[in-house]
Amino acid sequence: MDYCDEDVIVAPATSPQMKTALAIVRVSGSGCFEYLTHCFRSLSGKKPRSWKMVYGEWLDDRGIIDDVMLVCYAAPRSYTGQDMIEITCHGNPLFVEDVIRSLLVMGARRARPGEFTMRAVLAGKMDLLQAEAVHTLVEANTRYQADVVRRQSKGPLVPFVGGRVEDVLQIQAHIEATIDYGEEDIDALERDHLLFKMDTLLADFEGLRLTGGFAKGMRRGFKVLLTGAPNVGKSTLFNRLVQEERAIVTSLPGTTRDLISEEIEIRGLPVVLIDSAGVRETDDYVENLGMEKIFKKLEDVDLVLYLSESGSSQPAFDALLALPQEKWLRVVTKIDLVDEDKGDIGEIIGVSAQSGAGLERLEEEVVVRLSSAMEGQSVYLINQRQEEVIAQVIEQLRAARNEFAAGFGEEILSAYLNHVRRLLGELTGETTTEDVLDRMFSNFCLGK
Ligand SMILES: Nc1nc2c(ncn2[C@@H]2O[C@H](COP(=O)(O)OP(=O)(O)OP(=O)(O)O)[C@@H](O)[C@H]2O)c(=O)[nH]1
Ligand SMILES: [Mg+2]
Repeated sequence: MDYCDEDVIVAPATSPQMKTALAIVRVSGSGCFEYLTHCFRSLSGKKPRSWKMVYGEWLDDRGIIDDVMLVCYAAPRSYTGQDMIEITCHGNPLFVEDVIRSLLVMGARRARPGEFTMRAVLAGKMDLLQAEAVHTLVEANTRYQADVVRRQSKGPLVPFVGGRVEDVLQIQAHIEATIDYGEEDIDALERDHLLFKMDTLLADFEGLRLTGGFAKGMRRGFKVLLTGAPNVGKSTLFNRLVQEERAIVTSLPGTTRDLISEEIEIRGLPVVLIDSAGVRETDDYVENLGMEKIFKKLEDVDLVLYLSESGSSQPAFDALLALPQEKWLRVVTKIDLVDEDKGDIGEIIGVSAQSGAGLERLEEEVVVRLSSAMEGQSVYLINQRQEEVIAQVIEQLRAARNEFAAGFGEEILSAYLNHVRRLLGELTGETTTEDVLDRMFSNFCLGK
């Protein structure tokens, strides 16, 4: 894509499909104010001035299209840094399209998705990370996600990355200085010091990468699987949490055969809750198929709730035990059949899907587990592009560290570290390639 930003672009900033009370059309580019002499007639006697709203009629060659309010923003005090107009007309898609068409006749062209924000980035109005935050904010599905992104949009990642680039430079300077002084080798103490610095950097980036997993959960929903022996109450708890009689419940073990999923929200986190067949040794062909599905699913869920009935001592199955400790949680069910106050057993949460006892605590724990990557983190990744760049940074840094630990290949080490700095520049947009811009802005919505 050719990102020429000389021409005037136009797009609806509100939904172009829906009939609403009002709609906004956005225009950006040098020369756009001249269009107003043909398309706009003030009804208040005042001429359009920067940052002032004026009332008037919008016209095309056939006559009046609509009554509008408009605001001009003279460069550079606008979102894109260019001359901009925001026209508020009545929210009928027909008027919106007529207003846009009249601007096309004047010489504007339709904006591509994200083109306004891209111009803002090119004009230095915001960095690439802030632009991504704008996009994610518009796309946010829950309040929680919007809050996380808003904190990110204030830009804490830029100074974080800047600090790490400085660290990499220091490591490189240190190594080069030693070589320049003609020393054969770096002494043991210095070697340890540099290894420590690289390990610290690696740990910082690993922590950051984990927050990317959280961002993915926020975008797609965190997958939470209910599993356990037959009849322990998985489907009953599932129905209770989705607030609907979605899964069949009977007193017969082996009722659920397939995976059933529903999207819910738990304290602001989007969750894809999955009910499944009970796990047991059986000759039943269909039940075994259901269990195969569970074992496969275990690999890509964010959290597993392992349910067992109060009073039973059902051991967890092998595939579950193979998972990292933090990925699964034991839950005891049907505590209404025992003393509800003694429902929790240490770390194990006791619930009754029938009476509702323990459900608050369960939700709380689920949220703690799902958001653990964010604990103590002041910087976070918010999309896949950022996650991919950080994964590459970690790969290069680890290669550099291992190279350094194994011996001393100064040139190779330097090449790895230069690559790390290049990648970090790409992350913040300091060294943006057209490819990165293309990928990023093509996901934006029109008019943003
Ligand atoms: N008293 C009591 N009974 C419950 C509770 N939860 C489930 N039950 C009962 O336990 C039986 C099995 O419940 P289900 O939800 O079908 O259990 P399941 O784990 O989905 O069973 P399968 O699909 O066969 O693996 C039903 O008779 C439920 O009414 C509970 O909290 N308290
Ligand atoms: Mg069931």
